[in-house]
Amino acid sequence: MSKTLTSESLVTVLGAGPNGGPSVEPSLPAKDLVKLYETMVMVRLVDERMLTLQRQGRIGFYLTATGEEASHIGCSFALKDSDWIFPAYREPGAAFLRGLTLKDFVCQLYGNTGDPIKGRQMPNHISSRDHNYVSISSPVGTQIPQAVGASWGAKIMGDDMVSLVFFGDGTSSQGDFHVGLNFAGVFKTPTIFLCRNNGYAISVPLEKQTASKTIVIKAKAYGIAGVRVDGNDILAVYEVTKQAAERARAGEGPTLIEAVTYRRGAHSSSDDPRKYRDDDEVMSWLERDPIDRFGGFLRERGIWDDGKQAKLEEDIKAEIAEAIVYAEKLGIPPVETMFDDVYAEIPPELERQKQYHLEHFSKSSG
Ligand SMILES: Cc1ncc(C[n+]2csc(CCOP(=O)(O)OP(=O)(O)O)c2C)c(N)n1
Repeated sequence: MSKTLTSESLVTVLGAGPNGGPSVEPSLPAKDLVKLYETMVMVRLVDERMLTLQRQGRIGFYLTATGEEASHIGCSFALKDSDWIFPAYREPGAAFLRGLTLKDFVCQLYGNTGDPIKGRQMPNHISSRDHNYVSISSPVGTQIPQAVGASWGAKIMGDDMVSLVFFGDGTSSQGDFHVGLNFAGVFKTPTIFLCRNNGYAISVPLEKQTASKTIVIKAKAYGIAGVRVDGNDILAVYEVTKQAAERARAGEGPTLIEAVTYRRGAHSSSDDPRKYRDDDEVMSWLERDPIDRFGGFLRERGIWDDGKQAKLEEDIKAEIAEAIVYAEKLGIPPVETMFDDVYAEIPPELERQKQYHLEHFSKSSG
């Protein structure tokens, strides 16, 4: 793609975006296109199954990425594995792309002994040091200055690292968003800010969140590049992020990407969106489903067909079932493990607390 994509108009490749926009040819080979598609389908099927598990009372909480698969998978694919990702909580595909296993993902939802983060976080808040997928913190927006700081550090040290930080439209109302963008602009940090504009922050619609016409317009105020992209068009998201990463590595500083998409499901398993939005609105976004659009494109190009689709779904469902069986056999981490990983050598006071807990728990369980 030759054209430099930094604009407030909506960038789209697959062409069926709500507001139209420039059409660009994807620069990826067929095997990569298939990998992107398979990851999108995996996220969709994982979400469906995990939400059912929550409804069955087998896990406590779940957040889906349904309808937003393109916006997070497309941009993650444009980075190197050595780049750091600072996720919000709706981007599991970014971790799967980097090789996070379904078993690790499911064990984290159960908070069991197989959980890579030892049951210390809410479900859906997985992190993985091996995959440069940084800890998710529940207070929204904290990840933004962290991503800026990490990429600033990398720049000072002459490291080639770019950081990609995800957040929703509601999070653009947090002070952390403004602090992060301002700092990144001043110090020209290699940071990509990826706002998944999915229309809602729990029950609050975008128009009650900001008086600006768009999110991307805020990039202007901070003197950084901004691109508004059709977030349900995975190839468009990939292309704009690739260009943002190239700019960042060339020392040209940060980019704010507004990926326009829609949160098809509830905010979380604790929310009922029928209380604050119409079914008609949800239905209108079904036509723009990112998986159907990309699948249609692959079929048109002769890269995908019904047989491949059936096999893919069968394989993913089997892998999910296996991960659940594995996770449900494991127990919760022993209480004393909460004292691990804090100090190289446990200080006397903490040791005393550990012994107290051990005594208390063995008494209450006996
Ligand atoms: C600082 C802070 N305030 C409020 C909350 C409660 N909360 C959790 S998610 C959320 C909505 C965030 O919306 P958005 O940034 O648009 O992301 P989305 O959930 O749509 O992906 C809110 C208000 C929180 N976690 N942290």
